[in-house]
Amino acid sequence: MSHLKSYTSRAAQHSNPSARHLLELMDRKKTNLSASVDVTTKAELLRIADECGPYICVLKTHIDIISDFDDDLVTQLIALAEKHEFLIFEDRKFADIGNTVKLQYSSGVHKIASWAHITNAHIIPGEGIVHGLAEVGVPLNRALLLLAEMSSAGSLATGNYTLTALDIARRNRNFCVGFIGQRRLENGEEDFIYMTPGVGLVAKGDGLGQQYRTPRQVVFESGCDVIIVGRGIYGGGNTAENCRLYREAGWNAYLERIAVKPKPIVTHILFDMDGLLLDTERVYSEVTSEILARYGKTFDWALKSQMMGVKEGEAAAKLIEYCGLEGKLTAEEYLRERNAMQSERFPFCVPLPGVLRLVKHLKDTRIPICVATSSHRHAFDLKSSKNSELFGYFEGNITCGDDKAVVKGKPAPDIFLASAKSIGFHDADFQKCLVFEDAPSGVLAGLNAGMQVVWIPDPNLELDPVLTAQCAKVLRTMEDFDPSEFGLPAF
Ligand code: 6AU
Repeated sequence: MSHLKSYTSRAAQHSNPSARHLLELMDRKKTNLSASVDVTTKAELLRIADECGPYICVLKTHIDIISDFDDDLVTQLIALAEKHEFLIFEDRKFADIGNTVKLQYSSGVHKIASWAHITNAHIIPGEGIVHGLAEVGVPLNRALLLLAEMSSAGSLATGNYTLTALDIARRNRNFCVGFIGQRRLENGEEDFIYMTPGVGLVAKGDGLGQQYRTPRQVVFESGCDVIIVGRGIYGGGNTAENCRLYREAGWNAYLERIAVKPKPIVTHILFDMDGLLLDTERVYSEVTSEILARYGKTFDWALKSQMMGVKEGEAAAKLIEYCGLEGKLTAEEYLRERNAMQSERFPFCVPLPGVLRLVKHLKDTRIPICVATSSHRHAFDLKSSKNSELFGYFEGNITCGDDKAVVKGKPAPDIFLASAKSIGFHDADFQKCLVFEDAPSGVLAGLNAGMQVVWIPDPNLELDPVLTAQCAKVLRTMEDFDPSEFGLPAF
């Protein structure tokens, strides 16, 4: 994953000269700090830029708030950028049609393209804005950041809007080098630079909608590259000392991040259904307990854990043998009665905690997902009948135990191999598939398929330590799953 590498080693990924220069100078100067200097006079801007200079990789300006702007300010800013070796980022947030932004970028009083190494743009007008700016910026080796997300409360730049920014940047890589955003959007080896405002060591907000997170949250947890700090630097106390503190915090978070051992990146996700997505295991337990009670037997956890996630014929045979019911009840009779009772109760099963949030998030971020259930298709239909929101997210990607491709039931790997294939997984490295399971036999099936497994066992289940050790994670509920730990887009 690109963000687990050093800035220098990422530089080669970029064809854009400003992006390469930035990544190299960050490691050389040991800083991922950008000072955002929102002051209104030329003198103040130059003084703060000179004080911050030794500590920063990028100086961010809002040139249109300077009341005494003149060409000499530009000359002096360029001289400071050379003296301290930082890049200049004019935070212009272009937002008009291609032809207009082209003129706003190149002309007028400020002639931004002539001195700012980096600028940024909203994508609200569509891709034409990037093409317009590129006509001016590319010949000058300039770089563009797209506003994918904003730090302010109630921002509308979320969901599909944010993902569209990623798509536009992908199509304009020579100029769009990254984003203004709150978290890394892509995973894998693809490399964009993320600059993140809304950073504060102490303050949480400013009363006008700004929201602050710490440098560690931004760089280590959310995988962003440059922290943009404004009032935290120049808003009180000693400017140079504030810079030193922010630089240290941002840099330590980066060092912590690149020390992380990369895990195989997950690209496809497979979900068991019973007891994992839905609370169906409750129904199984109730019904089988009621049947066994007639024979003076109890349905204990030792038996239940052997039956969970196994094809139903095999599970029934296990039950008859375990309870010594041969001659009293056949597997077929048990199944007939059980299935009738279950059919009445299944439609009332509900998604388990954290399930809807994760499945929706994966759907929204376009990660291929599939249900891989040992249940037969008719049972799946019953269980899903009143859960259209949850199963709608899967868009028909459902592999059932009676599908042709599933020859052997769990713990054989068949169902996970078939289900991965059905959603376009053709890689040789099955570690890129992540299986969610609650049943030991399902966990084993996932491991047998060579996949990573997250085990969310029923709290009553006694955990086999060997199986536990082979799982990527053992969680209490799906609420505890953090997608970013598997290289997936963070919540
Ligand atoms: O640290 P502050 O709150 O004093 O300053 C944050 C700076 C301001 C904003 O205009 C800018 O970052 N900003 C941006 C940028 C850089 O595009 C986007 C955003 O979402 N939030 C934000 O504060 O100069």
